Amino acid sequence: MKRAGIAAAAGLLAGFTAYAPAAAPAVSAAPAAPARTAAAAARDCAPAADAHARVRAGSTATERHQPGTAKVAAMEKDFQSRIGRLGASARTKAAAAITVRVHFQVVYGSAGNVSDATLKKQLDVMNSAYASSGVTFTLAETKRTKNASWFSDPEGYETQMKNALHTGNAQDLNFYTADLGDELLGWATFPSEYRSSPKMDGVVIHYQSLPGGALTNYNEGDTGTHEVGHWMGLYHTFQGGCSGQGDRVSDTPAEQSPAQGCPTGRDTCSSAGADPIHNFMDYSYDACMYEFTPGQSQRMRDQWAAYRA
Ligand SMILES: [Ca+2]
Ligand SMILES: [Ca+2]
Ligand SMILES: [Zn+2]
Repeated sequence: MKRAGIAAAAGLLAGFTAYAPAAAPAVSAAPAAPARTAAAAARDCAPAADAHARVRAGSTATERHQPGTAKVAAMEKDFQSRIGRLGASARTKAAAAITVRVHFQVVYGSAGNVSDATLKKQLDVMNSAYASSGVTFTLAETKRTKNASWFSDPEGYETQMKNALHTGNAQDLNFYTADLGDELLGWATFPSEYRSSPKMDGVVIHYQSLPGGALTNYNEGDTGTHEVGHWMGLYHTFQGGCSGQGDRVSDTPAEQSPAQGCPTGRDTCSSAGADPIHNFMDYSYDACMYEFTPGQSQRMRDQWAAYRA
């Protein structure tokens, strides 16, 4: 269990490994644990993980670059300090319209050389999802790299791969596609990490999660939408669980743990509002997630002004 091992080694997801199935669902298998069962189990486990990768239902996977509570607190302190220093006019100007240059980094081996048509669909999905937030994605380039090791183990080779391929500056989205295995759908870096680790900036996405891919329930391109949300500075809607400041966005109701499937009416925190299961920053099925809130849009623009403008 390579990924469970990663989680244990990092001291993360203790609650998750306690309830998750011992065996990972195969890509070609039927959907993983029934959503209601998984959700019920999640309510019983420790506070939600702080992962900023997206995983499949029932997965034990976790990912790199996770912000724990202490790291989130430090990130928010820096963010508020930067926003405060920017001043109103600079902040307004910087956030007036955001155009993101997309560099598709197609890493492939014996499979995974996804078509230009599929990448275009992925771009369209993101432009649709972010339209109400005032964010536009334009295609800068598509770079195709044949490397069987990077393709089949992008976690293990992340640093090597990104050091070799990363292109552009803070406003360039490096969108890597590779085979992330049977559990993990994608992961991302945050805007605040750009300054110290510019080469690592970007998102890594399971190539089978692109529109029309083989990952049932996760093949409409919303893993890309979700991971880019992190890249724009958003946390999960379940960040921090029911207590504290959660995802630092006031119009997303607090949520104890990730939603899986599409559990309509799910309400895991006593604070006002049902769980935001339709939000792109939850873990619901692609067909279930379709919105960013005005508060998230504002946070993305503020994060852009603070770290990417
Ligand atoms: Ca919230
Ligand atoms: Ca509630
Ligand atoms: Zn995530």
